[in-house]
Amino acid sequence: MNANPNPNGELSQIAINAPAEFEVPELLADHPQQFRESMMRYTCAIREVKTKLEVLNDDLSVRNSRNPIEMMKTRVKKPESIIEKLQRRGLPVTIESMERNLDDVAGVRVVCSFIDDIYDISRMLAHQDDIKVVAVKDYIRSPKENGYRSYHMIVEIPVFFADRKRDMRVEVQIRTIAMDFWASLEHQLKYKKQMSPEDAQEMENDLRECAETIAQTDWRMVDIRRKIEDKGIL
Ligand code: 0O2
Repeated sequence: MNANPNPNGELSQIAINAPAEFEVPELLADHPQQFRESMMRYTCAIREVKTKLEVLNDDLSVRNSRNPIEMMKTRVKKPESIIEKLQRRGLPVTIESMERNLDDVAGVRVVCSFIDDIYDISRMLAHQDDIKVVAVKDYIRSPKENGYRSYHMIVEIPVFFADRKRDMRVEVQIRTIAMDFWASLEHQLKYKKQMSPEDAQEMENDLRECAETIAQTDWRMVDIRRKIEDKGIL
């Protein structure tokens, strides 16, 4: 068997990035190495899910001549957010507790062009036989009280490490460009709370109205795209 796949007779090279350094929070500092290993595992799980989504995007782009995924953002939850969430839920602040109880330490945010792309992508991901869907929150069909819309899935994926296979949980948030725009601004404005209760209420109402307008616009954009597709232009 030819062990060298490169026709020029050279070994092909793959650049491998050094693993990221993870800051160990004081409250979880009893086992710094265990914390870093745990964060490394979440980072690897993110990479696996991201690759699956990139493959779906590539396949659908070739079939339909357009990208359903506009962009993706990934993150490992910040140590202070991990601690805050464990404390808020009255859970022990330990690495075991984090791994057992928190499903969103690893997160992938997928920003789609059109609202129907969200359901196509989520269905295709859910149907892959190495993916287990642990939970779904459809904040598009049932928006939050403040107007927040997005499709959230907790998925479990097997990741093969040096000594064992682990089933890792990753939160996947899928939303349109418009929903992402709304969520980013709402997140920023939420922290500018030095305003009177009346002004705060007015801001909440305005944001809810904007979310409604955005939702209507998202569906109108789908109508426009479908009309163009029917005419065979796209
Ligand atoms: P991070 O680490 O900053 O991303 P929780 O509310 O967290 O106790 P749960 O079930 O984890 O409970 O929450 P859920 O409803 O699944 O939503 C979690 C994530 O969705 C949030 O992450 C946000 O990224 C996003 N999200 C949910 N609601 C809103 C909202 O009203 N506005 C905006 N802008 N984003 C929202 P975290 O928790 O902020 O963590």
